[in-house]
Amino acid sequence: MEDFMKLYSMATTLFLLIGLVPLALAGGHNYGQALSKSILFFEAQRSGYLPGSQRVKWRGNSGLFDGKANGVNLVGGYYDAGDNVKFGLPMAFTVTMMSWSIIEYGKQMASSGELGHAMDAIKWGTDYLIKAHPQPHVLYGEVGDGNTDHYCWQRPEDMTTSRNAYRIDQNNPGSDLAGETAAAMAAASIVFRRYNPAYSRELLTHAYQLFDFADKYRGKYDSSITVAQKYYRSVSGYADELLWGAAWLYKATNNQYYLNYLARNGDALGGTGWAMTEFGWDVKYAGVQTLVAKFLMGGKARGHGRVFGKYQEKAEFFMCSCLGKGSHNVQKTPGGLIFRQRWNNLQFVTSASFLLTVYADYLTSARRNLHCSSGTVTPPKLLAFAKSQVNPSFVSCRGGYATWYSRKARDPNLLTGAIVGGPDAYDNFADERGNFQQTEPATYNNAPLLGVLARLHAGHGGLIAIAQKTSSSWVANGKTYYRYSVTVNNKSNKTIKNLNLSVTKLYGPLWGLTKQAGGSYGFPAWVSSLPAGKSIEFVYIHTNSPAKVSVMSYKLV
Ligand SMILES: *[C@@H]1O[C@H](CO)[C@@H](O)[C@H](O)[C@H]1NC(C)=O
Ligand SMILES: *[C@@H]1O[C@H](CO)[C@@H](O)[C@H](O)[C@H]1NC(C)=O
Ligand SMILES: CC(=O)N[C@H]1CO[C@H](CO)[C@@H](O)[C@@H]1O
Repeated sequence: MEDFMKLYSMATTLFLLIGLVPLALAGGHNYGQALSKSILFFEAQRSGYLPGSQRVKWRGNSGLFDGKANGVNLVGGYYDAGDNVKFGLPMAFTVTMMSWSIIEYGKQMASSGELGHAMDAIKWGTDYLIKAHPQPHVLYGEVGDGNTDHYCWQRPEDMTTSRNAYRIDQNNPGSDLAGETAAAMAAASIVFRRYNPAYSRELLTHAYQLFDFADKYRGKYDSSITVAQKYYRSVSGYADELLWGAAWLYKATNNQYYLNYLARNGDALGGTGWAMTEFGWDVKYAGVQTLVAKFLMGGKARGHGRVFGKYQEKAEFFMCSCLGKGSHNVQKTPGGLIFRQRWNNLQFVTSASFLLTVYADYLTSARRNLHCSSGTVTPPKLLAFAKSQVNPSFVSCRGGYATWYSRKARDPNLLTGAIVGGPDAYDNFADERGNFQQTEPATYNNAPLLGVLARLHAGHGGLIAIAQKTSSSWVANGKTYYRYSVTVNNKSNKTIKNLNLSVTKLYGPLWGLTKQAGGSYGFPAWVSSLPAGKSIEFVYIHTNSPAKVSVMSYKLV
């Protein structure tokens, strides 16, 4: 990314948008609002044909011919940060981290009414990744290129720059890109397993093929897609992504092959050897080690306890060093923020906070503490540290036009919920468009934070309570039928509107809700809103155990 910076200081018309204002949070931190806004940010980064449900209205359709020159349809996906290039490696990492956030804290997101939005954000990424993977051993890893893109300072809707697409294949491999995309597809398949089983299976098929491609045809993707070198060079190589892909495939499938892969290749690919203090779109070791530690603590090591213990030691090295209790600790700003680099430091803060948060919960489940060289840390202490990282850093951003870049005037388009690069080593932060090292946002800054915010918000309790009970049962034709009655109670202070419920594993008729396009359920025709403290009831009949009812979204008015 250094060359990127040089390029910028030389050019006169530069890219970015961004000005920003700290989000004033009177009286404590509103994690629920922060969660909503960090998900909303992804809508502003959308490329392609926008759906009617698009909430960020100033963003229009863009990149509608992406891939056409190469004979493929690559419309969709995300602009990863401030420019109009679609970079595959950070996009896939973003999808993986959003998925991990839902896998761990989906329940908390549901109780905030944000699960649906978070799933839509993942699907916007995976729909694109599916298009980018048209054959088992072909994966498109970039659309557009930084040099021509950065020469202009345009909105994507007005883009006139090259939209050439770049790919990896058997002769031009890219194990890091394919491994990360396999991880993204596998992680997302877990998210959609219950709500959209066919889509989940499709994602898994891509994940299997991509992992196979990554493993059999080894190479660094930026040697094949050389235009990515200046922007997203895979400095750590592909060994970490191979382990990361295997870990996610194991988590998604319980297939012993991937567990054995992690055990067999732990030493050769560095999973047991690398002690890291950084986790991000390039270097995934700490993420792999955290996942493997979870397999081990969850009793899923299946005979690989010894080697998985080595992974876990390295995961704990990461945690201890973030906490300042290890043998080699990360740098902090005077205010206590993890500091790694001048350019876009917050990406490392959000991703580390995520690992610390999930690890605190893994330790709690295993009834364990974290043992660091300078003392023992309990899971609540770990979580408190993660919280300390999130509290000072949440900011909201505004976007702008070419001619606005050097103006002091306000930006016309609010990029609500974006997490910018963040302050320097001394907590200084200059809120200027030209200072893109500190003010540029990125999708991979936000993605890990979804989980952390959902986890922190959960402490405040859900606003919608769902209770199911069997109200009667009878036998007909040798089968036992059950009538289930479900109450949905508004526990908030406000009125609930636009309730969107998902009911899965339902094998019979349902009364008292309206089925909506896309298969979800809303209020029945005779209810338009649910006032504070009130309940509605619906019923269904089938022969099985209760259906799964979850809240996808709602509005409080
Ligand atoms: C309900 O939520 C799902 C998941 O976000 C979404 O796909 C669907 O469009 C929503 N339905 C309505 C009517 O808003
Ligand atoms: C309900 O409102 C009161 C004050 O109006 C506030 O103190 C309280 O925190 C609110 N509770 C919830 C769950 O929003
Ligand atoms: C059954 C139930 O949880 N009822 C709650 C509904 O919400 C109000 C507050 O608005 C509570 O007082 C009730 O206990």
